[in-house]
Amino acid sequence: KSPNTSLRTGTKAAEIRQAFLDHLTCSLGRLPAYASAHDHYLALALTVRDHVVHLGVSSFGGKESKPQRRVAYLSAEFLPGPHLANHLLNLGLSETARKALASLDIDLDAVLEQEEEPGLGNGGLGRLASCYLDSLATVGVQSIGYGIRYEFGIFDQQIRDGWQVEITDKWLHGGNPWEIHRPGAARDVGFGGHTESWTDDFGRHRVRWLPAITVRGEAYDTPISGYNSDHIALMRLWKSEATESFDFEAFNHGNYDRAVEQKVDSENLSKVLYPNDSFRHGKELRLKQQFFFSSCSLQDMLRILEMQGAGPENFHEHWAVQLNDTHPAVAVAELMRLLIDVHLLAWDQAWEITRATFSYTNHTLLPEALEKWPIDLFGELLPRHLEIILEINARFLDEVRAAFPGEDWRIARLSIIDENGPRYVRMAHLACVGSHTVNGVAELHSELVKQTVLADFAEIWPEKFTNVTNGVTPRRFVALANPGLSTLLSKAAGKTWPGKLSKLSKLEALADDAEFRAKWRQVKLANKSRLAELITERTGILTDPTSLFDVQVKRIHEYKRQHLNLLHILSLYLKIKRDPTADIPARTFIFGGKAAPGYFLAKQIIRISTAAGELINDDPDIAGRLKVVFFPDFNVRNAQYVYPAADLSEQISMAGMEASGTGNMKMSLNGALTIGTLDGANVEIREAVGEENFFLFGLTADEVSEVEVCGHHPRQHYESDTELRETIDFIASGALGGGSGLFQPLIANLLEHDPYLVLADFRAYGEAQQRVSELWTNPEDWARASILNTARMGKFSSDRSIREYCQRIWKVKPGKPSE
Ligand code: 26Q
Repeated sequence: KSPNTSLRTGTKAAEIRQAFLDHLTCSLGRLPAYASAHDHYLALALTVRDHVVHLGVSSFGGKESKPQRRVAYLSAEFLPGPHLANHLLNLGLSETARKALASLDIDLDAVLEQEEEPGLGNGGLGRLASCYLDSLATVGVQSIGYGIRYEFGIFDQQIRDGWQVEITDKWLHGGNPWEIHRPGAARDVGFGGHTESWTDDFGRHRVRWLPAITVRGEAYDTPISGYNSDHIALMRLWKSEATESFDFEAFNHGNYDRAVEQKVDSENLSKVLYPNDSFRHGKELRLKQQFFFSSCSLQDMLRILEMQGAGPENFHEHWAVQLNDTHPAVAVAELMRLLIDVHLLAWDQAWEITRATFSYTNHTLLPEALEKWPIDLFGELLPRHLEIILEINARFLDEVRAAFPGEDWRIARLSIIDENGPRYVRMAHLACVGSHTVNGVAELHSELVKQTVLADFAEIWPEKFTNVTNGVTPRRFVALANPGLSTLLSKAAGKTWPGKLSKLSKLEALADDAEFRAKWRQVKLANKSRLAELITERTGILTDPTSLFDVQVKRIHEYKRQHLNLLHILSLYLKIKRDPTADIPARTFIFGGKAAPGYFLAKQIIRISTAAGELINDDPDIAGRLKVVFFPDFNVRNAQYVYPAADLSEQISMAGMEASGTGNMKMSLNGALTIGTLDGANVEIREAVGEENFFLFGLTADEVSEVEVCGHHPRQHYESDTELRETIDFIASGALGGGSGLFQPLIANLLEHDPYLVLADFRAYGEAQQRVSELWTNPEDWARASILNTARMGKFSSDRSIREYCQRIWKVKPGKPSE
């Protein structure tokens, strides 16, 4: 029976009010009269935390007769966004809390503003992990998301003189009311040293690892609530610390520097998130981070197993472990080591357990993002793991030789070790060999995984490969972000849509209802006005909420082709300059996203978008018909303002490059129409919403590969397309300010290499944009298409994705039956 905590978990406004005041005085030591807005936030957070933690002890505490298989989602990144408003929504307490605070003359929205979001990820992959924890809690699966408690997450972005400037993210400075430190769960992790053989009592050959250094992982738990659910998921993040014995000897001998150095080194492990998506730097600290959190997490699972009275031979029955990309792939070798060296299981049994435990999600085909580690670096840091990997590899390749005699070419291609030149450990190969299932994140992507990076594996193990198309949580990205739309949706489709998103199909009939369309447009306009105010506050730029809001928000990367968008904008600008009567409906182009600090061309792309704004926004000839905004510091909180205000969603990556995309889903769900290529989940979104409600353009993935094989000549497009040539010449002329040399590197890149076929797709993109403008001039038709987008997006709830993982990959049964 759960403890009686009604004093802390009452759900009436008066009870919330009392709990809030108690926390203010007893937990924070503040008299209400002297409390700051931040104190109010902490007190409300602690009040809500009590409710969530109470659910947590009830859902994890029970000693069931047969424990359910649990899911461990191993991810180097999580991007949960602000917690407080989300918990209130999930618990059904938003309005009660608003009332309770109002009775104390406190405004809930001002309190919510105080929260710092944990930016413990780069973008799509980290946000997906958080959507999945939300859905795991919602559908009722016992689960833990394991990761790293970075002290500094992704940098905050400022724009100064049009350039990105990175500011350290100090998310922990105001204190973090959501986490619970669990000293009892701390685990030690070794690095370096050597291995030695020994013989056990039965005369069997054994190996043990004697690390040179030991680091302690301290566990910090953050509860993740589910929508209308009595389950919570746990996000358990590891912080590295020095072990207390960190070099006492040096200390005692007066060698303080050395003693302190080790402490600093240990703490550095979880100090900072690598701000790089889609690019691997073979940095040793990164591998240390990966092993650190993988090892702590597996040791934690073994500890829990033991508490349940089960042994290591039952590991796979108790745990399904998902590898979120290859970042935790070293866990395959670590589980083997724990089973054979520490728990003394035989190799074959350990290998069966390991393969029955892991499954692996691939998120990228970009060659420069595929993780591989120089074998020497790997062996110095993890000597035992290298031995184990070489043994896994030798046994695997023997099987391949037996099955395909005389086909030696297979061996080199399948090997976990890349031996073409300096030797590397290929982490995707390790993850694939060590898992029972491998999945991509959208149908097209999963096909490409089988045809490209893992083609040789798909040939020998076709049944290992599957697809689970990504999804997003409709709670945060519709219910919270878009309250106006939510009210409409509840009236039109019933109140259950946030937990049963396919109910949105009930909207279809209303697309033809003029009165409903008018309400729909009113909601969108209000969202755009709210964003317009925010834009003015943050950038000083004035925008017109009645103009078409054309939005491209995502990490800045050449493959995502923000510069294709910019070329189109500048071509429109030149058109109006040439012919002021040109028929071009008013548009506001909104960009947002961070560039990796060392990615020069991405930073140039940001600069060119701010330069375009400087040129266009106040030009009297343009007279406000075009505006260009770079919205600084795109993060989860800001995203919640941007998505609901989008009329047009830009999903214009070169086909075959964007594994899935998830912003595409968030915007379409909020009623934006998409202009996009046949890439990632765009393909499925277009199928779902109907091709007449989607602006398709550009080369297909097959056409792209053909161009890549046959070679291409970007200059030919430049020479044959007058509009394109004039636009590029205009940029090269220095008309955007900063002298004619400023954007030379970007221009030269496009004309000489154009690796992502921007110039090849320029014309088709312009024509698709022309179709956008035409539909926009008919607001009723636009509104109809917008409603149909939302109505038909039910498939893209992360609840659906999670149910697929449960059924097809993890073999666990959700507590809540499906819709
Ligand atoms: C690797 C090595 C060293 C340092 C950093 C990294 C690293 C870090 C993050 C590599 C990649 C990432 C992130 C990748 C990512 O976000 N991929 C996106 O995943 C989304 C969820 O599946 C997809 O929707 C996007 O299409 C995909 O780009």
